[in-house]
Amino acid sequence: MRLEAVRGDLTTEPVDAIVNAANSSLLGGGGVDGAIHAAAGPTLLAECREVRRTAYPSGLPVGYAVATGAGNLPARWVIHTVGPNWHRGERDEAALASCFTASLAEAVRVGARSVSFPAVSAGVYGWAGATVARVAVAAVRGFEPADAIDQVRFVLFSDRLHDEFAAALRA
Ligand code: AR6
Repeated sequence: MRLEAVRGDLTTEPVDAIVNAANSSLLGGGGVDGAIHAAAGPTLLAECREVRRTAYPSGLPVGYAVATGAGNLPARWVIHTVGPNWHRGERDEAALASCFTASLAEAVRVGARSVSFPAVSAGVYGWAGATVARVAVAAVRGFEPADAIDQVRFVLFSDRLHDEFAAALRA
């Protein structure tokens, strides 16, 4: 498994799957979630509604992940995960790590071999970027079966976050 951190926009990633930093409702929001839904078009929301109706009627729990199609995006799948919200007192690093491992498990389940992640919980949900970087890199490095995934990219929206992920990858 190759890992890298790049400065960029998740919605243009030419990988098998991109991960969405969603909320439990799966019905959209701001940040990267809003950008993904805007770029993917209405079929993404329709698929999310179907996931809610069938698999997760009371919402996707924190630390879980679920895949849908990707609408008009270059990626083939969107894997939706819900990060812990620091502002609500959700400060368990294991829950954040679970977002990354559950997303990779979901990638393996659908057959995605290249996956791009945002800095889950580092925006609206208020976690420090350096903490997210450390937890994310450790979780991805510890993922099994590692040989089921070829490439993981952390796609960061700011220079600061990019530097924090690059430092975590060097550690
Ligand atoms: N590509 C890559 N990263 C992006 C993009 C993009 N196009 N747009 C924003 N980011 P956030 P959270 C970065 O707030 O903290 C939503 O409303 C952003 O700069 O998107 O997990 C959901 O619906 C930040 O570094 O996710 C939830 O309600 C990172 O993505 C809530 O926000 C994550 O920030 C989830 O909050």
